[in-house]
Amino acid sequence: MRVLVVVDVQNDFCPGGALAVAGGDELPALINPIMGDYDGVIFTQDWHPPEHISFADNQNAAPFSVIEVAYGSQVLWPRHCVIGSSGAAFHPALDQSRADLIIRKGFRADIDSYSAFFENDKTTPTGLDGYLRDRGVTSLDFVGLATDFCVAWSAIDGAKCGFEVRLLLPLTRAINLDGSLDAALSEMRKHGVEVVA
Ligand code: VGL
Ligand code: ZN
Repeated sequence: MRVLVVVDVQNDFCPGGALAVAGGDELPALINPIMGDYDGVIFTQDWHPPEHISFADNQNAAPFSVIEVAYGSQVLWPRHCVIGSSGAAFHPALDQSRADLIIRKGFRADIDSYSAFFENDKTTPTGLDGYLRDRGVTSLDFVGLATDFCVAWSAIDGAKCGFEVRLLLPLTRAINLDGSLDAALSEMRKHGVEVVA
């Protein structure tokens, strides 16, 4: 059982959005045609309350600076993917009809969640591991945004949870903050994620 996990293909991560990733808007046309090749398709959706810990303006700090919080370091981001906003909606060209499950993450004010499996404290589960196990899923292919944050953290946690994991690199786009793309690629490989170029 092989499932496609489409990470955070949302307006705020596409050009014109609050935390735009270059080329993010190219992904729907690349991802839609492969959805039918899988036994299931799962979307993730970054979904933050207005008072979220990761928003730079809530911390009176500059976007892309790093602070220490209860669970470790946290990059501060421009306000993005606020619950119910148009920025949090999926890119309109993404075919939502094939999504079996939409997993929302980052909905607790005091903790960020890059990974689709565990929040940034690395212990609070989202429930995705159990869902996949119950469905008998063994393999996961990851695509979406951003390669070096939510896609990488999700892929690594998927591997840690025991799934056979691939990253379809051409179907992702990266933020690339201070070499974060190279770091994420080597971290994924270290954890047994197959990076398909
Ligand atoms: C993401 C930063 C903040 C992502 C989400 O989807 O990669 N990055 N929130
Ligand atoms: Zn976020």
